[in-house]
Amino acid sequence: MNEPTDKKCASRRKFLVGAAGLAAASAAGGAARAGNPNNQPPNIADWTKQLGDGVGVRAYGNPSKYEKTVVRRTVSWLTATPESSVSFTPLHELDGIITPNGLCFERHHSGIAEIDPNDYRLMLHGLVDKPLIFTLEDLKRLPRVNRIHFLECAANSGMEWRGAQLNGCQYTHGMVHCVQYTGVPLKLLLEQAGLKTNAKWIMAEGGDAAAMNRSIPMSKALDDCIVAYRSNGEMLRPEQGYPVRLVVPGWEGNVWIKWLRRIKIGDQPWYTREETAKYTDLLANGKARKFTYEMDAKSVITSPSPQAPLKQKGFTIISGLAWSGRGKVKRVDVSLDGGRNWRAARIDGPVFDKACVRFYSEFDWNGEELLLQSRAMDEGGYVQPSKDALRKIRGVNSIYHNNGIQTWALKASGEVENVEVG
Ligand SMILES: Nc1nc2c(c(=O)[nH]1)N[C@H]1C(S)=C(S)[C@@H](COP(=O)(O)O)O[C@H]1N2
Ligand SMILES: [Mo]
Repeated sequence: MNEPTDKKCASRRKFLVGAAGLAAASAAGGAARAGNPNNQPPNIADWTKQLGDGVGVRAYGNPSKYEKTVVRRTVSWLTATPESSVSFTPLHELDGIITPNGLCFERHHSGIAEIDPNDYRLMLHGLVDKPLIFTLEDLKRLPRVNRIHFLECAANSGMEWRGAQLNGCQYTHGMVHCVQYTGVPLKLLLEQAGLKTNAKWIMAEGGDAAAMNRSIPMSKALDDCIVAYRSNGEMLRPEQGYPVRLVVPGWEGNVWIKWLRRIKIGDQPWYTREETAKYTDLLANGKARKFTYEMDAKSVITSPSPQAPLKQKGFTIISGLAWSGRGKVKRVDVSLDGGRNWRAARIDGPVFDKACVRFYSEFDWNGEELLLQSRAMDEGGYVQPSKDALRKIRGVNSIYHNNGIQTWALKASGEVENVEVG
């Protein structure tokens, strides 16, 4: 993936000679990949000499064939079966804040349910005046909202609790995605059913083979939850819960029930498997934190990173993502020396509530070894902690809610490694 520096200099010299100084502005970019000179100025490229595919050949568009390495990836030893497993978002290949639908990480407990939208039903029952069943068409006839939110699995970075382990932000941080959802505010459906005075909790359940279910307090259900059917404009992908999933902004991914089949209203939590045996955080003293719904502020430098090494010295762009489950990201700092000195990064693009933000920090890299870090701050004043600070409070038993500061060691060769600093 990464070329040694001396080889690169040689090919750069060759390029400059070949191009005879014609393309000075693109010299740096061209140096890394010389390509085929026959397709480059002043020659006429192959693709200019013939007609391309006509319209309609690509009825549903795909990325360029040259981008085929930009894919979700799995870690084979992580889980026993592919049905109960996870694939990771290639964060190092993306920019901006929106995750393309086909690259959103997947976490299923019993595989992807393939639901026929004609048979889709959402059932609302329990402590309500009038139990209701909605078809997909019913939901689409109700007033809808569009909201951009991140979803992060509570187990994201979970393998890193005891030390640096996986070499790539795709694996250390790739259980996060951020898309625009379209759907009906859950509040509206609950109001239609009519809540009894003792209605304090809801239980959301999926129609997949896991029938995954979670308890959510009524205050959150009435606040900003969405019964969503679209992602980035198109209908949800099967992987993401087609045709309907629950969106629970800022809260751990596990409660965002996919293939949403029913919502039961009750007066207390259900203590389901996913909130007792799983998704509770075992502390050093043997006690467990429960209902740790909110995802604290977190960030990661996506480039440079182990899968996106630096190819040359000079002007260098650090790029990364930050998010907070407690509101808007207010600021992101970047360090080049393992957290001794910090500088404010530049946030570019929209900043939404409980959504990813994109940050950049530009500098001149002279080839020296660096320890790259980023830390997010949210509008509530919360500052992303170091991993050591987090371990002091929470121990190392849990795999959940690891939002500690990530360190990437940048080598003189441009390669990047996942490390920890004391
Ligand atoms: N019905 C159902 N909903 C589910 C799951 C599941 O296995 N079944 N997995 C949950 C978990 S643990 C996470 S992190 C998110 C992942 O959402 P994604 O696959 O869209 O990334 O969905 C949640 N909703
Ligand atoms: Mo999860």
